Amino acid sequence: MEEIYVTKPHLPDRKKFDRYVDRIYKTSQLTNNGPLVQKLEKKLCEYLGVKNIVLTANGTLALQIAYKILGLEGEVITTPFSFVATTSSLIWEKLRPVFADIDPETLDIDASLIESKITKKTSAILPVHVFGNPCDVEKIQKIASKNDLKVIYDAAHAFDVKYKSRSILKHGDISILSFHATKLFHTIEGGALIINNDKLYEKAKRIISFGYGDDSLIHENGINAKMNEFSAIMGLCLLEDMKKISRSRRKIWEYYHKELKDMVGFQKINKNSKNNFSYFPVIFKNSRQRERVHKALKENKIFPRRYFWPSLDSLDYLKKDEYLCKNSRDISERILSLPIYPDLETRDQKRIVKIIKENI
Ligand code: T4K
Repeated sequence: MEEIYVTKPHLPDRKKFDRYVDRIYKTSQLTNNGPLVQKLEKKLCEYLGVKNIVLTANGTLALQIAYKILGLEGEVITTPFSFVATTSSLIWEKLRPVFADIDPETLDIDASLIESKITKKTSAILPVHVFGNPCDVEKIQKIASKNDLKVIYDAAHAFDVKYKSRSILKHGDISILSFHATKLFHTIEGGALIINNDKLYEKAKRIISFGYGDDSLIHENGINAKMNEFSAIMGLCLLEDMKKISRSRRKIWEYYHKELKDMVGFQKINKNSKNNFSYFPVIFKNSRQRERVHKALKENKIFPRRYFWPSLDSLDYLKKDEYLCKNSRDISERILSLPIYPDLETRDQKRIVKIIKENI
């Protein structure tokens, strides 16, 4: 029996990939804002329907750069239910995460809890569109405008998600994407900043490249967060496959949903949006049930992931119990992300469902 993981990165047609590699062999341009990175930025703007994109080496650096260019300081209100990078990037930049608990149905930050967390030190709100499910963007913007706070959306999972028929990435001051190999759309490692304000966009372009401007002068303190040309090739090839990728993911998603709907809970998807089928999280009745099913799957060489566990308010390197978020802690004990990727064979998916049904 072959191992089945939570995901298997999509690899494009080899010939297509090689044709781009041939171009690199001719020009020897491997990185530093090369033609393929520029081409991918342009294509992604069109595909996603956004004005400005800055490609980065990964999603974590995109977050850190967002904090820098917005001049954040002090405290940032965020969600404890996310991948560790959402919180660790704040701490890395000497910002203090202040957690507001999640809505146990949408799994996104509970916007009604944000205001009570605002102090004189708060500079921003950092919500996550968890598994691509749009947050309550209108309410969050209202709170931010009233209290003069910046909003950065960690949209690592929200590739091609629309909200009220427009890209979800248009909300907030900045949104970031992750193009890690495990993502719906990937560039091996990679990420992006989506910035509505043109001045900030220009600043981000300089900051990812040591602070250099187009005039080769150093305008400010920067870092190296550039995407390389080989990553851009992967992105250019995958972009052409997105329709096919989405179609097969939808099929897998629908089968799980049909088979499991009477025995597990699902994330409640924002009614103004559509799922992008990037993950298939299931919520069990209690942690014992989750553990039982997880163990049975592992015994059969099937490896779902506990996205997201632990709840970030319980991280050892934060002061324990200071930010007890009951909903997030409860959900993180009961949730499991099932394997979902285009190459998942129907017979394997049937086996996964059968094991869950037998062990629940
Ligand atoms: N914000 C949010 C909300 C995020 O979810 C993430 C990343 C970030 C920010 C930061 O973005 P990046 O800096 O990463 O761009 C994975 C990813 O490493 C991480 O990117 C992602 N979120 C997170 C949700 O998942 P792990 O620890 O689950 O990865 P790993 O290596 O265990 O991969 C899962 C499975 O995928 C493996 O069991 C096998 C398969 N796999 C993985 C890789 C890397 C492959 O078949 N091939 C591969 O190359 O974190």
